Amino acid sequence: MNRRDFLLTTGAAVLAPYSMSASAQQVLTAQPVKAQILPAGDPMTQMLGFNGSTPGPTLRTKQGELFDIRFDNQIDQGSAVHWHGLRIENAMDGVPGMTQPMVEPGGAFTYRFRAPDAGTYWYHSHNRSSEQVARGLYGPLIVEETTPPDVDHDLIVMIDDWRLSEDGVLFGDFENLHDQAHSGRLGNFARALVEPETPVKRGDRVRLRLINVATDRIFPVEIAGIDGKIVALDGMPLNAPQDVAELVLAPAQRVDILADIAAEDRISFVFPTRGGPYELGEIPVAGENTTRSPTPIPALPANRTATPDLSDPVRLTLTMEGGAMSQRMRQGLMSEGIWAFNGQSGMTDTPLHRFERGQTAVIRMVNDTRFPHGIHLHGHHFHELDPDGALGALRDTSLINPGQSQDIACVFDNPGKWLMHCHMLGHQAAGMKTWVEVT
Ligand SMILES: [Cu+2]
Repeated sequence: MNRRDFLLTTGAAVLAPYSMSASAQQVLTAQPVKAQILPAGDPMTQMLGFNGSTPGPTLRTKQGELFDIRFDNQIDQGSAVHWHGLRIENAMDGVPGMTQPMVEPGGAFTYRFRAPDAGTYWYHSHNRSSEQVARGLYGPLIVEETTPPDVDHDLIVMIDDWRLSEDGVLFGDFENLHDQAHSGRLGNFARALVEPETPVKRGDRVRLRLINVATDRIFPVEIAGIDGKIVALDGMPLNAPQDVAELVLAPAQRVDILADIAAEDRISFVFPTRGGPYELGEIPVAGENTTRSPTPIPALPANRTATPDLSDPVRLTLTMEGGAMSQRMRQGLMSEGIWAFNGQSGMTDTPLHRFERGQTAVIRMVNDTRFPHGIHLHGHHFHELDPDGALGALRDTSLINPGQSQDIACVFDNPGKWLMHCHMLGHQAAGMKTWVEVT
């Protein structure tokens, strides 16, 4: 393997984010930062970040409590902050031109909301996001349960990739058409950033909050050294904990794991690639916890969500089209946008559908392309439906592989205008987006 294609990480990598607790108003400032993306000793990278670091600070709030944060834009482009996965009021969703005005350079915007759902979320720029997220404008957002599960450590594991030169310079060309028509902008260097950076003991019980913050890359992840279960997907608790097997995170997806530390020296996060296993990062294990007696992994308390009424739902189809090797490209429709939903590339004046508040819809998402897509709906969670039509897990982002389709059931109960787009941000930039309205 080429060292620069597959640089190995030697420790749990941290870019020094810090925590802020939610009580009085906080400030989140987007600004240029220098970050140690490559291993320590290699050159630093000029990035964008929040409050001096990328990823930005870990934001924590308690379920149902007022979250009050002023976003200051100190970069040289317009921006706004989207609180990914939070079912909050439309005006706080952070989509410039749709839910709020653009926050121009030097400008500010105050976000105030109560997060209804406990779980693992994240925040990121939602303007020119294929560029601004790639340049570092994102961070974790944790909504704490009223009664959190009993763990010794609560650890956030952000998985990202970057496209860097030998000397640590982030490549530009964020609108590269070849990338957009294929799998998006894939980095040549990837890491799992663990926050906080702290050793754990064998026998500790930990909560791992995995977040794929990459703009375009799907990460399969193998975790060695733990004995645990998946307890939540995209922030939403599973009815029953599931075995940790074949973890795959599309961009923006999250997985919560409760686990007991089985390893004596380290927990490792490995990205299996065609070129071999690629080490994303690790958490050192030192010493032994002898006081904790083994108990089964509990389910997390459910968040309050409406149950879809499947007796007579609105039925829609959303067909993904376009990209390299597609009919759409052969027909020369690239100038109208590389990617499309139902033949339409980019935003339209009228929504894909207008829902009456509380209506259940079953949407068949059909991937008629040669590439996987991770489709994200703003302001709502939806159930993925099993092949037999039963309600599966709640998600806010669903991964659909080429040639596959996935039915989702959603209760559209949050009023407003909501984006629905591919979270491969290069695909979104090249037209794979639409919107719905709930009135
Ligand atoms: Cu896509």
